Amino acid sequence: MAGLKDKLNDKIQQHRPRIQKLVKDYGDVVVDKVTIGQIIGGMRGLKSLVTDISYLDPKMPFVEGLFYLLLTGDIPTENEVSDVVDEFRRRRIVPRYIYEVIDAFPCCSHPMTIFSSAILTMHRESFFAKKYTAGINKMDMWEPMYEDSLNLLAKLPEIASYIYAKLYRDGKRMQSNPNLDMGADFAHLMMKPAPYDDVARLHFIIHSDHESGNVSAHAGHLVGSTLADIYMSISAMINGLAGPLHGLANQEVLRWLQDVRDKMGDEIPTEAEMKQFVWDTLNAGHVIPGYGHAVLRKTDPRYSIQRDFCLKHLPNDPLFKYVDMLYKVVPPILKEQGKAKNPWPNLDAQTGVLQWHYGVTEYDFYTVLFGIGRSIGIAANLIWDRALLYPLERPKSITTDMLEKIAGIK
Ligand code: CMX
Repeated sequence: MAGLKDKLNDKIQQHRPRIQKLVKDYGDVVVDKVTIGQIIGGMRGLKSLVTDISYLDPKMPFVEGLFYLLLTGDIPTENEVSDVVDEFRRRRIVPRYIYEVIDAFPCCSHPMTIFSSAILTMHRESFFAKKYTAGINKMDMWEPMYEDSLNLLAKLPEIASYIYAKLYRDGKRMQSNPNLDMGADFAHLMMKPAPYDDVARLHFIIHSDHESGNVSAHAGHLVGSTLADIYMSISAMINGLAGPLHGLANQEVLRWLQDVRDKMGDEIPTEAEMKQFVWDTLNAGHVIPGYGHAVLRKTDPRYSIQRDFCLKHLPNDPLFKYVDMLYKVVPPILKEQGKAKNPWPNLDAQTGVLQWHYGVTEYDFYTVLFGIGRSIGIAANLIWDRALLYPLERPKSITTDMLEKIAGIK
């Protein structure tokens, strides 16, 4: 067993009794109350999921190191990071049929559709599915999930960059460089010079994990709870991410900014003009993409990290100036409008500026980048789901009649 897998095994053995004790001795303890507002309002903030994988150190430069941290909770040494980098490198080769699946897509297909389908198609590679059919003991299920996860994560940069090459570069593609870590290899595959390697690492790291209740994480967990393999779960997660109220918002931010830019004829708007654009959007019944959050009630720290990077590396970028102005203008307007519970920006408000600056201007592709990062966090969660034997997720639904009775209306 490799170093990371050994260490993970130790952690799993230590953790399992904690869950067993909670269920056996404290199973009836009330954690949260459920209100009618929460039931109708999409279970916002309801404490009903478990994850122990939610804190990360964004200073860790290699994505592979972050995966180690997410799985074990320990900051890896340089050698431990190198081991994981090697593990990923060994698993990079994408099956031939995946290129054929990508090539077969009709023109104008959204890259997220292609990405999700390519991942799903690799279901036939799943060790987990094969072991399940052969009758694996449930205590051992995390192991093939671990193998599948590494196999899939290692291939995502190649799959994504091939989709990019096919859609936006007339099929002109690069071969993966076996000497590079995941972030640097992705920059190489995208044919982007430094510091795009750092941009890629930063991007994958800050998009990887965000608790369990957001739509993509929850979709991945929900499908995984049926004992579906990693390919099915991550494909489902990608579909959740593809909606405009979630991951696609980073594409929507750029679409919105381009619209403003077209109207301004490339001039930087004054603050008064920008305020007017924001109000026009709200008055048309649309949301301001990149602002608001289902749970956070302050500026998203992942927004701030990207903003700091922009301030350091591209303070004079015209698009950054737009986004910077929006940061001043939007929160007071959303507060004045009084609807959004969180008037502050989320991470999607900054993503596009960085990508655009370094030449990835095809904003349809931005959610695919999000998807690579998010897969890392979801895979870590799914391995732990299997290790801790978390059950099938199956909440109970009730009718409006029942709610009215509970509310005392009927
Ligand atoms: N612009 C305008 N109105 C907004 C808004 C925004 N950015 N954010 C919230 N509102 C509105 C909601 O549409 C809702 O209006 P109605 O009462 O008319 O339905 C009201 O404010 C209350 O919503 P909320 O409780 O503050 O927010 P939700 O938890 O329902 O939704 C989110 C959260 C992120 C979907 C919402 O803020 C939004 O639509 N933001 C813009 C899209 C976006 O940036 N999504 C990405 C989020 C991060 C991610 O997942 O990637």
